[in-house]
Amino acid sequence: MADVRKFTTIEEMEADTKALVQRACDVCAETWQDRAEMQKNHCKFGETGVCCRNCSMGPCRITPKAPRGICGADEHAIAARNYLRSISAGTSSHSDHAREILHVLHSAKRDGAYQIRDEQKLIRLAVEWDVALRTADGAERDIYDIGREVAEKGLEEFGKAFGEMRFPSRAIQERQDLWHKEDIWPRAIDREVVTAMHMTHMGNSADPEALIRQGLRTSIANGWGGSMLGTEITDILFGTPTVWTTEGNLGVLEHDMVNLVVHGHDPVFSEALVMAAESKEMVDYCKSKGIKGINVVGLCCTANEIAMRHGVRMAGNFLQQENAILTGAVEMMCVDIQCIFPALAQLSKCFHTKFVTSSPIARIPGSDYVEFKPENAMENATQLVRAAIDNYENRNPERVWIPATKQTATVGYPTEQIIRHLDNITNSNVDELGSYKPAVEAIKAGVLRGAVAIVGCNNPRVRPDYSHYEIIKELLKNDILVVATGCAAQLATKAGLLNKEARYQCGDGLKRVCELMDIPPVLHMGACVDISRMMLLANGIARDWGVKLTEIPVVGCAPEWMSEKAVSIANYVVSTGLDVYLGIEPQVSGSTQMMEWITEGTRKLTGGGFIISTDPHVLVKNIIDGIEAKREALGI
Ligand code: SF4
Ligand code: MSK
Repeated sequence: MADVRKFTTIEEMEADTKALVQRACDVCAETWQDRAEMQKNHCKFGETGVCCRNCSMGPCRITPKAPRGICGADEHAIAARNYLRSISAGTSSHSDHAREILHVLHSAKRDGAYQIRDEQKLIRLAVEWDVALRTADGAERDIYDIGREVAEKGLEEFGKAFGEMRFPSRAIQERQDLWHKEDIWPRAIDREVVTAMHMTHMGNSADPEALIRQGLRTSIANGWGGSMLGTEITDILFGTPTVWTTEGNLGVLEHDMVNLVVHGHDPVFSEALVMAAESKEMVDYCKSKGIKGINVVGLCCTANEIAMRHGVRMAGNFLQQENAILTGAVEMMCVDIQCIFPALAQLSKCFHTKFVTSSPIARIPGSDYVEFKPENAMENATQLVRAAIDNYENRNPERVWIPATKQTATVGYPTEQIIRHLDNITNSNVDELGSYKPAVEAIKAGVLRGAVAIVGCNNPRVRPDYSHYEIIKELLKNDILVVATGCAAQLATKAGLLNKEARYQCGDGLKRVCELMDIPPVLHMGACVDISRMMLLANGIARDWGVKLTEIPVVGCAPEWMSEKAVSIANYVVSTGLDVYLGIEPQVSGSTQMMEWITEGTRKLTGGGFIISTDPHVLVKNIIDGIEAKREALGI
C-alpha cells in the first residue's frame, strides 16, 4: 500500500494559530505571543543563572566588575544553587501530585466515586512492598484494605525518618550499586527537597559538585520516586492504559456540542468530569436543551492521561491553551495543576467561556474556584458539567472559529502494552514472551538502530513544535523508534505521526518493526509524570540485554522544554545513565564550571550527561551519532 496519508505540517499548524491570534486582536485580548514580545530581551543575569536573591543583602548579580555577591558567592555557586532549586521545584511538582493520588487511593471505596480498577497491579505492588495479601488466619484480604496499606506505604516514601526510598531498587543491580557508591540514592522525597532548599539557603553550600550531587539525588527521588508513584497509583485507580484510537488538535472541538476542555496534569478531576459527562442524567439534560451532546476534550498532560484511558480526544499542547479559548467554542475550561497560564482567566472573559480552577495548588485570580475532593467528586463534576451545558446558549456564533485541522492517533503504550506488542515479533530468534528481548534482538540486528524518548514542553524561545517535528521525522527515517510523552507526544499527535500509517515515513527497518508489532513509529507513553515508565523501559532493555544502562543505544531528548519539572526529569534520566539532548540551554551558562558539570561532570558520576544545541538539525545529528557510537562500543 502506498503512502497516501496527509500529515499536518508545522506551517499548517502555524496558519491556524495565526488566525486565532488575529481573533484575539479583534476582541482586544492579549496572548502569549504579545507577552513574549513584551518580555524581550530577557534579563541576561537570569538567563545565564548568575542572579542570586537568596537573601535580602541582594539581589546580587555577577559581572566581570563584580565577580562575587556580597557574601562572596561566585557565579558557579549562584548558578548551581539556582539550578538545584529548579530541580527541587520540579521534583516537588511531580511528587506532590503523586501524594494527592495516594490519598485518593487511601480513600477509595467499592461504592465510592473512585475505585480500584487495576487490582493485579495493586497486588504486584503489594507483593513488592511486603504488604500481606492474606489475614493472619489465612483468609484473603479485601482489595480495598490492601489498597489502603499500599497507600500508607507510598505516603511513607515522602517523609520516612530512616532508611531509603523503595523504587530505586527496581533498577538493575549496576545502577543500584552506582547510586549507593556515589551516595545519591534518595532517602525520602520531602527529605531530599528540604535538604536541597537548606543547602541553597544563604550561607550554606557554594560547591557546584555538592549541589549537583544533591540535584541528582533529588531528581532520583522524582523519577524513581514521586513520578513513579504517581504513575503506578494512577494506573491502580483508573486502569493501566491500553491502546486507543483517538484524534488530536483543535479540530476536535465541535460546533454543535458543548465543548468542555480539561487541562493540567492530575487525572482525578478530569476522570470525574468524563464520568459525569457520560452519565445518563447529563446526557439527557443536554438533549433536553436541544444540544447534540457533550464533547469533553483534553489539553496538555491531562489530555494524555484521559486519552490513554478513555480515548478522549486531545485539543492540543501547552502553547495552544489560549488558542482553545480563542475558538470562541469552549463553554468551560476546567483546570487542575501545573502548566496553566494565569492569563486564561482574563482571556476567557473575552468570550463566554467559564474558567474553573479546582486545586488549592493552582489558585488563579478571576477563575471560578471549585475545590475538588474525593468525597464531593461526582457531585461537583456533575454541577460543572451542568453549568457547561447551561453556558452553551451564551456562545456567540459570530465569534466561533474552529480550525478544521485534526489527525487520528493511536495512543496508550505503557511498558505493559509495549511488551504485549513485542510478543507479535515472530521473525527474531527469541521465543521469550513477556520480555524486551525481541526489541533487543531487533536493535542488535540493526533493524532498529535504537530508541529515543522525546519529551517535554513548547517554549516561545524556539519556533513552537518545529524542533519536535524535525527531530522526530529524522529519527524515524534513520530507523530509530520514538517513545513520547507530554507535549512532545501531542505534537506527534497533531502531525499525524501517532498514526500507524506513519510507518511510511520510516526507514525500512523501523517500518518492518511497526508492521510486525502493529504499532505507530512514535509510541505515546503518557503524561510528563509517565517518563518514569520510560525509565522502566530502558531498565528492562538493559536487563534483558545483560548490559549496563549506559551502554544501550537509548537516549532522552527534550527539544523545547520550559518547566522546572523538565530540569528534574532531565537529571533523573542522566542519573539513570542515559544521555539527554536538550534544545533549550539550561540557565547556568554564566558559570563555566556548571556548564562543564551538566555536560561532562555528571557523565563521570552516572554515565549520562547533557548534549545541547538550539538547532534541531544539529541536535538530531548529535543524537544519531550518539546512538551509532553506543552501537559501535557494543560491537553491533
Ligand atoms: Fe547576594 Fe550572597 Fe545574599 Fe545571594 S546569598 S543575595 S549572593 S549576599
Ligand atoms: S504539560 S510540563 S508543558 S510537557 Fe505536562 Fe507539557 Fe511540559 Fe507541561
